[in-house]
Amino acid sequence: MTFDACWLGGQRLPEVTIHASGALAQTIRAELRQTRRVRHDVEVALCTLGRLEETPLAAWVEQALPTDGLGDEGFVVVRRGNQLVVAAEAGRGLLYGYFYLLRYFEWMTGDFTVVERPAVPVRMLAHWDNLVPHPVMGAVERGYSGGSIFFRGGRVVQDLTRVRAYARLLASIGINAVVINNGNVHAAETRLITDHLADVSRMAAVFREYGIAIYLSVNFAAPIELSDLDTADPLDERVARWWSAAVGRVYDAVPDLGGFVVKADSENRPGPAAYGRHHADGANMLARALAPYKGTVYWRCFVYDCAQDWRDRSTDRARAAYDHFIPLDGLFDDNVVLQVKHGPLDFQVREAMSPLLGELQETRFALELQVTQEYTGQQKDLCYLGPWWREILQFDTSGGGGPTVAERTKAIVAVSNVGDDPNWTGHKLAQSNLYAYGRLAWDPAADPVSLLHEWAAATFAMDDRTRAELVSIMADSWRTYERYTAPLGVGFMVTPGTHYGPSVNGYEYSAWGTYHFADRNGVGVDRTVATGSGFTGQYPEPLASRYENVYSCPDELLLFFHHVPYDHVLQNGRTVLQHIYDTHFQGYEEVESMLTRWKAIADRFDPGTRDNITARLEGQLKNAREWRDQVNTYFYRLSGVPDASGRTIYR
Ligand code: GCW
Repeated sequence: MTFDACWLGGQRLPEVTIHASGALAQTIRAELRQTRRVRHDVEVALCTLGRLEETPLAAWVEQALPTDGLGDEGFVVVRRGNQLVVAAEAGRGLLYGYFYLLRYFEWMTGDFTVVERPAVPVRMLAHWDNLVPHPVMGAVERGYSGGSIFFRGGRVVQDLTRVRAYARLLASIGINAVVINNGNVHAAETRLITDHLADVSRMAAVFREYGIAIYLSVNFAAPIELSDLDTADPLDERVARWWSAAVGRVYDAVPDLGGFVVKADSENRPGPAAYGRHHADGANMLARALAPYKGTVYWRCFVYDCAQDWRDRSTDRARAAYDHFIPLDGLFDDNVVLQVKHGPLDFQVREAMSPLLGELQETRFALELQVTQEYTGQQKDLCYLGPWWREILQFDTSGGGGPTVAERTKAIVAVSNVGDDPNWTGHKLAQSNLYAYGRLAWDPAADPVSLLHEWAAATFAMDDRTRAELVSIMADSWRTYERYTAPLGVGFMVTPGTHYGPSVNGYEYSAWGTYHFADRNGVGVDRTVATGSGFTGQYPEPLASRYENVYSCPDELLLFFHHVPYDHVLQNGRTVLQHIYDTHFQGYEEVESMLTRWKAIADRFDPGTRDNITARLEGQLKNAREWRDQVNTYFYRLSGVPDASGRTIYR
């Protein structure tokens, strides 16, 4: 089995001594045995605080310790002269300190002190991997990088070498939790909590070596499917007892399981609604089964009517999560975490922020992002998502002076983009998204472009100018993708089912609640309180008014919140229609330039990397051309208004 080392290929360290014991210290020792050595006059020591006295910089480290402690995951790095000490309270902190050292050692000069602690306690990757490949969705739902690295032939893989390599990659960017199976839990996966426990336990052991807890997605109807009960009613004693027993067996196999993830009453998955119960009834029942083991339920808020009639203008999918969950705020047990997608629709290239992220007051919640590029080019197109996630994490939920999303959330979760392709992510450059996700979950204030530099330097052996050029090709690719696809936040002009490539009306008359309402006069979804679905009213002031008013609504979200005429003038001074034309021409030209610039440096990379990236960028150019022309032609035909600059729009 050969696979890419990603960003852990070329690092070197000097000799390191370790003053620590325990399982994770063993992992670090094993790591060190494999790390290439460099001769250096710096003496490096890793230690837990209890053994600080064994290192030369004990006093300096003591001084640097934050008054509220380092926590399990924090660490301190101090260098004075030719002594360098990494110190942590616990094994996990030491492991992260070790990877920090590995990442930055080359750049560590002079005396310095650094204290690092993660912004949120749970930083998770969710795998939509199926134990048995699904007839439509395949081995990995929305996976664009081959099969599952976890499952093959209906079982957990025998050889866990690659899983170990994955755990190591994740630990190096601070990830501490992994959901191993798809939230759509079909028949085979329902049995992960019964028939496959020995295998799940083997897998958990590998992740444990790297400080990562695993979670399982479970089927809410499991009692019906796996026992002779004819109900999954959460208030039925027999159902609760069944779950308690099932959970007990799971924890016998995996004593440190993080808990369960549940997609209930969502996209045709079973849930408490069938019994007239609400989400808190369902979540709390599972939470009580997990509580004795300190397990947590991640209960997804991706709940909406997916059998909508497009004729029905009173239903607005964007409203759904808030309408379902805000009335239940305060009713959830302490070990329930509500998992909220960043946008009220579904991982679009641009959406408004989910109002739940600001408005849940009594319930712990997790922010959910998507690293797999379902709606952002499917790892065929280059789309570096760091800047988008950073915007989401830093979004001020109060509209001014209030806490950011990152400050309010208790966990950050993202759907993984990894599969069993030799390079893990299909598009070699999509590795940067995995990297940036982990680093931003640790430090939501990190600069996405610096992260790209960091990632590129660790991934490729190349000179500074080549790196700067590569980073510059990638840095704005999210906005480029936005420009050549669905305009101004309207979303969902994608090919139904696959979600790759344009189909302007593909979802216009569907049951999924995803419409743009373009006619000959205008386009966009009226979500105002005054004349539309009232969605803007789910935000607090001043956000509610900012979005409600067509003149203060940010341009990039205009069509998400408003239906406007084509000649409506944006804050940027252009009409909506001209903006659509301009951005689509511009987006295409940007991809052309990305390809040209890449070709000028491509020969400096190994042939595999060179060919992979060249082929993907060529495909992206075709895709961008299709998007440009279909979107421009569509709006030209409807409006009859030509491009002010006279560029080619096909009639
Ligand atoms: O974006 C949608 C995807 C589904 C996915 C769902 C979810 C796992 O198209 O494939 O199902 O989101 O988040 O549950």
